[in-house]
Amino acid sequence: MKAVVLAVDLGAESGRVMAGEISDGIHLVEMSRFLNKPKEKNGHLRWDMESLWAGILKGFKTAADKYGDLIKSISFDTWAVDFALIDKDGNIIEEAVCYRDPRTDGLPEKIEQAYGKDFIWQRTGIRNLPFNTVFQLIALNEARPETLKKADWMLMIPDFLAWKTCGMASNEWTNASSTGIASPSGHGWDHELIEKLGLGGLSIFDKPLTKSGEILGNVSGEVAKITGLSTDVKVLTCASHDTASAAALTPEGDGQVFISSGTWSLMGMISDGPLMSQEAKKALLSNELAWDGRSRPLKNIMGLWVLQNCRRTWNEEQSAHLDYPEIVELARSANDVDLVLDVDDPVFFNQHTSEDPFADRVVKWFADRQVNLPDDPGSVSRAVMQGLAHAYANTLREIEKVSGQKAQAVTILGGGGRNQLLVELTQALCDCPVRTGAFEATSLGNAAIQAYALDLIKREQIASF
Ligand code: LFR
Repeated sequence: MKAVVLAVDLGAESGRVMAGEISDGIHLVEMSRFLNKPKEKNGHLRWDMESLWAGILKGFKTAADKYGDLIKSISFDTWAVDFALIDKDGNIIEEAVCYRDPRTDGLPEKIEQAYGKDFIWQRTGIRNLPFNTVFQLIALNEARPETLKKADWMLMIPDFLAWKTCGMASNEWTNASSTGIASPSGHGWDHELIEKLGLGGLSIFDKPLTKSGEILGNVSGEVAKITGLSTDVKVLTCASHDTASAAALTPEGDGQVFISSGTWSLMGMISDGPLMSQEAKKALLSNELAWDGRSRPLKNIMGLWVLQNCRRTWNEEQSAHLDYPEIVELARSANDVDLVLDVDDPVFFNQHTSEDPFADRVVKWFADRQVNLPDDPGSVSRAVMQGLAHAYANTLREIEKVSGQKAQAVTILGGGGRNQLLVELTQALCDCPVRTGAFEATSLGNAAIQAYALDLIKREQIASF
């Protein structure tokens, strides 16, 4: 083993610290894994940063005990769009609100009415999803403009965690590209757009963007003292948007389509430039940035979120103890269920609650269409997985049309690849090979970009893991 890099990788359901042991390749070893559960705080659903930070520190400590001076660097990747605000003196003046908080409800429609339907898309190449940073900022500006005026930095979650670890604030470019206020080329914030939206003059947009694979600083004395890590350990940017870290592993070449499959399913490709045609807009693509500055046009598909929340219904409301492999097996047995859920229907966006159980929503969705779906876990999961497979196949056809490239292969990156039934259902609907890539793709992409930045692996290796 030549060295170790630590990949901190947070998803909407759980977070982990993974040690990437670098030799000829990268071998990931789990240092800590912890739940991620947002909580109501100060009037909003917010990420529980204290508990996430505790899980991260635990992972650092385990790593320091196991690897000592072999550890060279740390980097952070998480979901996109959410942010915390800090002032000039380094005080946290706004804790991150979860993108499933309803504060932006109705805002995209309001902005589209005021400025035209394509206004944000034309400048940023980003589809108007209600939770995008731009709408969160508009909501905050309407509710508490003084907080935004006081802010010096808007730190996306990975930027925030890097700042907590090394004291250096930055805005990493793949995550900035998800906000709906940055240019699709990676050149920075779109000041004209920002002005027009009434967000002009804020210090948070004075800052340049930082590329993936840059050194921000060293582990602070305080973090070193708590964890036993050396202050020689560097804090780097990776592709801090988790989807971009996963997508870095997409095989090179024309027609290579990825699905980054976790809570969300993000389906897209890496292309030299953004896809900005009307057709791309109609296909609901968002042109985010790839780690190396190329484009990452993709579509947000609701993803395993639907299954995760159905599982909560069964386990929390009906006292079942179903794990994912069991759910997949039940769905496999329910092969007489020939129904296809529209997983992207907005009724499935909000999380499960005991007042509005998620699995019941699925059954009701069919009942509203005069179709009977039995409410057992196998039947419900089958309809959800068929819905996902159809969403993938339809999106594949749209991506082929918009990009003008025939798909050569679809690579499912991330935990969704473990769901063999979903892979088979998808394969049955796609006329190119569907294969699975790394199950821990977001962590692996994070570690690979660090290893490349430190000259420990070759660039071409990244897309071949
Ligand atoms: C996946 C992801 C998606 C983004 C969504 C919200 O984890 O990062 O790419 O659209 O979460 O941030």
